[in-house]
Amino acid sequence: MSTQQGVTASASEYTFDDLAVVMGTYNEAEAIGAVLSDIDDVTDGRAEVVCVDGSSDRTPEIARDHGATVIEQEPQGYGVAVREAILAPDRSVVVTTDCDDTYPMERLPDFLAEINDGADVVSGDRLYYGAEEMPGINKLGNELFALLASVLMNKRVHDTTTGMRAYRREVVQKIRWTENTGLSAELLMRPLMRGYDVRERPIEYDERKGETKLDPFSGGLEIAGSIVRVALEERFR
Ligand SMILES: Nc1nc2c(ncn2[C@@H]2O[C@H](COP(=O)(O)OP(=O)(O)OP(=O)(O)O)[C@@H](O)[C@H]2O)c(=O)[nH]1
Ligand SMILES: [Mg+2]
Repeated sequence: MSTQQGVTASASEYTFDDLAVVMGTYNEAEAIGAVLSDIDDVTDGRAEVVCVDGSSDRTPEIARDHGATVIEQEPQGYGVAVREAILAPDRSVVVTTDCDDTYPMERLPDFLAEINDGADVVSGDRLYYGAEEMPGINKLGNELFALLASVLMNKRVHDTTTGMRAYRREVVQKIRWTENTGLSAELLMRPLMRGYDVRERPIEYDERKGETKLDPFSGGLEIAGSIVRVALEERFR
């Protein structure tokens, strides 16, 4: 637990010094500068930033210029990159985001506050405010994924594939997780089905900068498969 300038944080309170913001980055030169500047501004430069990078463009240089830790990795999909990113930092609270300037980094203090309030996982729900900027096919898919997961878990969830989520580190260390494109759904469902304090919170969602890295059809099928597999594994664990 850390101490802020002149103010001793109470024993159970995490600060930005306990926070890591992590992401997979794959040819995001158009967006990464804005994303990392936002994180720096909001956290006063105190959050550790980790980018697991498979780019062939200037993304990793821009990341290093912003003081981020860059881990190079051959592109193998979203989940392979984000797994390495989540497990890399030695900080008590880990927040994931996409590197496409879609997620509201100004909400980092709220996510940290929820963890300090006792949450184990805080998940940004993009659909609550309507997700106007999300392509229609993605929105429909995300609504169906949430329905499918809700039915299989017998617990209502609203956005299983969100990229913005905060985790207590011990939660992601204790649970065995296996999915690639479906990693986000998996890391909502497994903690929820094991009784952890998982909270969805509404977030705004912006238009993507740069090109998408996900094929909505093959990616969507993979995610649906992950949801079914994870739900069955957890139910019969
Ligand atoms: N290192 C690495 N990063 C990846 C890979 N695939 C995706 N990413 C990153 O993971 C994040 C999520 O990918 P997106 O393309 O935004 O996928 P999405 O959010 O489902 O789709 P959009 O609607 O286009 O935002 C982005 O920051 C990507 O750069 C990969 O194979 N390797
Ligand atoms: Mg994205």
